Amino acid sequence: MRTRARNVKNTFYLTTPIFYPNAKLHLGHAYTMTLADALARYHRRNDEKVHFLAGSDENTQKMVDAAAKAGAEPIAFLDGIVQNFMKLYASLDISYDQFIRTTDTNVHWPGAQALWELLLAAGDLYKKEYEGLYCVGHEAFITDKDLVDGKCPDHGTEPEQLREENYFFRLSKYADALREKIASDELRIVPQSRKKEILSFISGGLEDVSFSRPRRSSWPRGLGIPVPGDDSQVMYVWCDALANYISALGFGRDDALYQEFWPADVHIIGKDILRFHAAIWPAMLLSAGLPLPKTLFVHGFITSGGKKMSKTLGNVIDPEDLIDTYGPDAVRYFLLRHISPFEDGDITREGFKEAYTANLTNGLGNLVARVMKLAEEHLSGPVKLAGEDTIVSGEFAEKVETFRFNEAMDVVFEKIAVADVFMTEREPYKKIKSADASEKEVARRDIESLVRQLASIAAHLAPAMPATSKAILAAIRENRKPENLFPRL
Ligand code: ME8
Repeated sequence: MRTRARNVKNTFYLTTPIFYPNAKLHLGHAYTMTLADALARYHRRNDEKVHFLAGSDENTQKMVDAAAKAGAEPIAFLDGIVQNFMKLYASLDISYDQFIRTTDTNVHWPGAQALWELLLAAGDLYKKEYEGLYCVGHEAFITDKDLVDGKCPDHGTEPEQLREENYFFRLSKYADALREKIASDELRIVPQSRKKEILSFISGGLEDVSFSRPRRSSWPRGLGIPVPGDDSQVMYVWCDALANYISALGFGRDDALYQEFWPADVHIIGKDILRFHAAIWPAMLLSAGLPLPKTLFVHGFITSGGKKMSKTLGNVIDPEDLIDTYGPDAVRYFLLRHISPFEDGDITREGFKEAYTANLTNGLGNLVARVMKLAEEHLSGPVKLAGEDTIVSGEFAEKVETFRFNEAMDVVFEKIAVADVFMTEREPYKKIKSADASEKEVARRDIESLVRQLASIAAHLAPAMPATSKAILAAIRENRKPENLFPRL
């Protein structure tokens, strides 16, 4: 695939949030991964060397609690859940290149520790007493906001006021530098509304953040990264989780991939983790003297029936159920076209089915079936495609590169509508039966043109709906009507 002329850089590093494996992934997580996958596939087809990172965020108290609840040993418990992540990604056709786990002592820990050492050498880590409300059940500090009637809602106990020593990171020192980098788009935040949000947050001043915790006795040795030079402490989430983006590339270990791919071209994140990624993470990189990521793409949240999905409301939609019923491409289609990438978006089972039937069964699927049936019956052999048949348009490329996936999908579905009109107006299915040789020839050419239009549609669909794109191109190559792409359900 080629796109309009531009300076094609030959590497593209794309990351996704490392999700907590304390529970099953839901449709929100599937959404992040689908956006990332479409982007990764687009850039691969653009002849860029793509590194697409996925992972799991494992060194947390939540994990210890979830394992205890399941009556399992933490690391074995995590192994099982990570398998489920990978199963979901396989069934959704997520083409990640690497999966990083923060309990990986060989891959992740050296990177996080090397980063820690740089922050320490910069004079940006210091020890301070931390005082707060401590829940013994959680073995962690909780805040006033977490309490219900003065008690921890999970354990039903009153928290204790406790002091402990933590390392702190001098985030406050970087407020001005961060504001400047973000305002000037050296660190680009998309969409603008999120850029404004973070700039106003930073303008309010930044406080230093706690960067470590004393090692709890209940934590197994494989969980929690030891602070270099201080075995009594483990890293708290910031240096632990955020470091994954460079540790995965071998930072602090064997950094050939780091040299090749860092800085990241895009960190994809949900709006809930904007502050970590737009304030703490770049401040850490500035402190360490490392380049900043180029772009943060911040997507909104998926709701169902206008509400946050919740078990009590009964509106939770399991991505695996949808994939089982409709297939991966239908799910990818819905997420990419019917959810705005920048705002919150809504999904209901009814809305999904309606979009599936109207646009995939009656729209795309029907067009492919009609055109390829005509081609199979009336063309002497497969249409020989030229390079330009599968070039994506500049308009489409621009929309994908600026993360407007829904609009990019509209471009493709506009092409489908154009082909439908072409079919209706020119009636090749009638004319091909004509006794008049020249009319028959016109019809034959129209069928050929329709096949080329399908090839272009398939090329445009490749990042979003890879299996469908492949099936259409295979049908064209073999000049046969494909299996029903989107059965009526
Ligand atoms: O925050 N709609 O992990 P997490 C859309 N481990 N996306 C949603 C969503 C929804 N309703 N709910 C969640 C963490 N997400 C940390 C990240 S990164 C160094 C550490 C997606 O398992 C969205 O991408 O809570 C969000 O940012 C992420 O899941 C949070 O996943």
